[in-house]
Amino acid sequence: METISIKTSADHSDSTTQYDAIVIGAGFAGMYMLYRLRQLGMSVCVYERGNDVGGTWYWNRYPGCRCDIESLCYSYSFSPELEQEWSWTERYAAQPEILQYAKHVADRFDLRRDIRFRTTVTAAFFDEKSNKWQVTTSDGECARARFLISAVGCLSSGIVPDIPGLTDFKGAWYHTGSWPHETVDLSDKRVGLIGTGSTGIQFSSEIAHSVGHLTIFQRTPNYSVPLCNEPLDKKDLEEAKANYRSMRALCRYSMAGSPYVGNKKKAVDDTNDSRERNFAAAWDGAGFSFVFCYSDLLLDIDSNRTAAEFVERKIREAVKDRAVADLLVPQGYPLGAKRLCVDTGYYQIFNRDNVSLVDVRESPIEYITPTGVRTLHEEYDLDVLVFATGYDAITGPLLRMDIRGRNGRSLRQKWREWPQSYLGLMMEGFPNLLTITGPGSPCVLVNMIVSIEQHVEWIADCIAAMDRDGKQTIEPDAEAESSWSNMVDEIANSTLYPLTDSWFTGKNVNGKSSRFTPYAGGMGQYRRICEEIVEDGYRGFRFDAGCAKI
Ligand code: NA7
Repeated sequence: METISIKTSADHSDSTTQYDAIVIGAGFAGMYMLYRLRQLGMSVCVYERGNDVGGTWYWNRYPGCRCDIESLCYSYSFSPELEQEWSWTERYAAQPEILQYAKHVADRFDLRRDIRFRTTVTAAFFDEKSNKWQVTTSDGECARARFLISAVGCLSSGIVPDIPGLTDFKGAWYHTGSWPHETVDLSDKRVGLIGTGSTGIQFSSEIAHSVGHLTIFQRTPNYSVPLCNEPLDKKDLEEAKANYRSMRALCRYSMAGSPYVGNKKKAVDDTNDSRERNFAAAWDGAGFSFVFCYSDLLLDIDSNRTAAEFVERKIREAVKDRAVADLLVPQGYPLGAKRLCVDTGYYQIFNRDNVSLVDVRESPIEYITPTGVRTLHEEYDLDVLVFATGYDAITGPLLRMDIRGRNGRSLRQKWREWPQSYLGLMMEGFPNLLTITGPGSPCVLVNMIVSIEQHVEWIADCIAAMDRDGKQTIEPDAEAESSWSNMVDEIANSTLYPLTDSWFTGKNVNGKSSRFTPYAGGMGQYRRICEEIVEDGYRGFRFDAGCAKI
């Protein structure tokens, strides 16, 4: 048996370029993965569909796009120097600033020289003879590597609903997830918006003041709480920079990857007055962490109802027109079961004369005409139509590629019923394919950067251990994969998340198998499990010293 030696630069010895690792995607996950693989002395190629780094923050350029996790913890922790030199300007950074940060990281660590931009990976298959992945790209190129690492992101496969007539629409139309790079002038335009999730809420709050008229087509009202954004001044930054290490340590072992220490108390056990005060304080400053202001809001339907009723009162206080407020109050599902939205003045825009709300559950969109949208009861003339209609989340970006493991079996086939994985990191039958923030990991339920860093570090340590021990491949056991997937399911079923359709369950995509996909046990617990598995000799994985002939 021969084990392959690690090369420090790409090998072009046959017509197919050989690397030690291929990474797909140059967002925050792909950039950090590249950085860590280089530290191991590996030759790496990162393929990126976009023209630059940034991933989500490269594509989502729509007005109002902003992160609802605090900037100071929605940032890399791996470089204390980077932490000290970068100064965030707002508590919650807007998209341009986050993209600037991503570009700064790429420059500072000289990442771009190993990234192939404007290149989409279309297919990848595992060649069992050589124990290599062969990757095909949109420009017809092939490359091979020992490791294939997906950093494609969880929310990068946008959905435009199949509404008849869209191709005949004479105005401009956009999906928020692939917003144009040039400025889109919406001033004085009649804008139609379909979708009222986090994106639609951010977009409409931002543009309502400057457009001619905004018509919001709402199918399901969402729960939204105030973001409470504010500038970060010199003192805030000095304090944050002095305390980065302790803050990061808190994030790593917390429930949601944030330093916010949630209330241990249960809402049902509190008195009405105390609960009201607690909700009011969270409303006035917690942002997304509103959902953690009691320990049981996502676990106990009665507790959840107390929070939902509080938000309902806030909506009714904010919106003057009773009938509009009725439409905006979510009904029939728990607060937070669809991801909680966070806004800046959303409910208030409905008091404006130039904003109207159309209930498309009561009067569904029938088709798009050359000049607007036709619902069951009415026609709306529009100059611009914006789809904030979400994503084929978590598995969608992986399944856009034709990925084939042992015996030519495709990932699509494997995941037809259920996207099973071990730790959200690897799939049985797909050796040396690693998925950063894959299905079955905490991914979208926690601060994505904390989640990404944990996965990248786990993967880098695993590869280093394999090289130390002369192992060529790693693959999870079927049993480990299935018991992990069952546990993900059980944990989800102990929460309120599965009580509604959402992109968490895949029910927002026609024909997609419906399962609650992320691991809901929290970031800290997940990290501990990953650590224990390593301490236990990578329990549930099997390694092969394999043949490594090219
Ligand atoms: P979401 O949260 O999936 O929201 C999509 C919205 O689009 C939601 O309100 C949907 O209503 C609506 N939608 C989808 N298809 C249609 C059709 N055909 N007609 C009317 N309305 C429709 O996506 P976002 O981009 O807002 O947010 C995704 C995540 O990104 C967010 O949670 C953050 O983590 C960042 P529905 O609820 O299905 O009735």
